Amino acid sequence: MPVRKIIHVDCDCFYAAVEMRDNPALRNVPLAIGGSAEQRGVISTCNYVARRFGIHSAMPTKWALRQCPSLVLLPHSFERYRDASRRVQQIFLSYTERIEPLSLDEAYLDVTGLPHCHGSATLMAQEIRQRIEQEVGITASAGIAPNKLLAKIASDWNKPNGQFVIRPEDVADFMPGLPIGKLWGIGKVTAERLARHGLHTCADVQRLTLQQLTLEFGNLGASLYAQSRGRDEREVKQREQRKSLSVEHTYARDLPDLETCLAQVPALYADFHQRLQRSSRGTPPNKAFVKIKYHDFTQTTMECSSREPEIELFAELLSKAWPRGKKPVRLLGVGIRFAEKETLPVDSHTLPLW
Ligand code: TTP
Ligand code: MG
Repeated sequence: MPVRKIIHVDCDCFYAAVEMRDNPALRNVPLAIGGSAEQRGVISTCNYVARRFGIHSAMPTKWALRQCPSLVLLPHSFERYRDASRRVQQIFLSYTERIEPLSLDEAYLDVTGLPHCHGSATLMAQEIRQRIEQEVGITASAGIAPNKLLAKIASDWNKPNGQFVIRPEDVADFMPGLPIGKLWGIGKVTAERLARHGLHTCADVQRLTLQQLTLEFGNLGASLYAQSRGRDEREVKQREQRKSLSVEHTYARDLPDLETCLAQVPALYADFHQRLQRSSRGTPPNKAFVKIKYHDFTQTTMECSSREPEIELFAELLSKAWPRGKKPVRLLGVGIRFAEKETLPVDSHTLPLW
């Protein structure tokens, strides 16, 4: 596998950051977002002032208030968190579509071969964080590394509002001191089990052979062998981008001629337009099309280039397509297709720059 450049971005105290942005008076007080103590709520997150009192995510609110009586507790405003999340995603999208979101505030970006910042992933991370701060009003931390495992560990290294780079040549020195609990898929229970075998850090794991590890721990052993050396080949899995968006309708009675077909276009278009507005796809379409299924189940589609398909365009396409069959129609559809975004070739000249 060629060397990759992965950035992991994680916003700092995300829900609390959005609340502090919208009410700066909250910046210097211990602040938590979560359910109320009376309703046995738990803390979702808290700002870094509150963290100094030992408050953390998943802590019962009742305990948190006991530990820090001056804690300001706010209920969730998911709409504002989702909006901030969408704006952060838009910033990522201006660099690459190779994005794997992990939650509202966290994502992996594969920036291998991108032309921005002369190919330096470090500078790209810097720029992305700056833009998040300027355009969304919250801060984020980033990790830059040759794989997802290391990028995620790195984004935690200089949190909050910081970043950390692990270059391929740093990996061998970086790994030994790392506690096993930082590895992917090693939760508290597994870490405790490994500790009972004398395995605390990656150095402890590195002393064992692959055979010893798999004999003792099966698949987990093989994963530990690779991970303790900083190896991880998991790809950045981008969410499937829709390639088209359309609506179609099958009529209870066949539409006998072109005129009755055309009379259906406004309703179809209204449906289509509503779906388009709900769609998450940010890029404009490059084609519009109509689909006709005649009463005998033969069908035809006609399309043309268009970046802003309006109702008249669909009517025009329909008028041109219908005469191909000149038969009563049982189904009509209208839609658009999105351009495939070309993936940039990996430019080996940009790789040495981190
Ligand atoms: P995290 O990124 O884990 O935490 P965070 O952004 O609040 O803080 P950090 O600076 O350490 O990254 O989670 C993102 C959001 O997800 C967080 O703001 C609130 C929510 N969340 C919960 O609702 N419950 C939880 O247990 C955790 C961990 C997070
Ligand atoms: Mg976060």
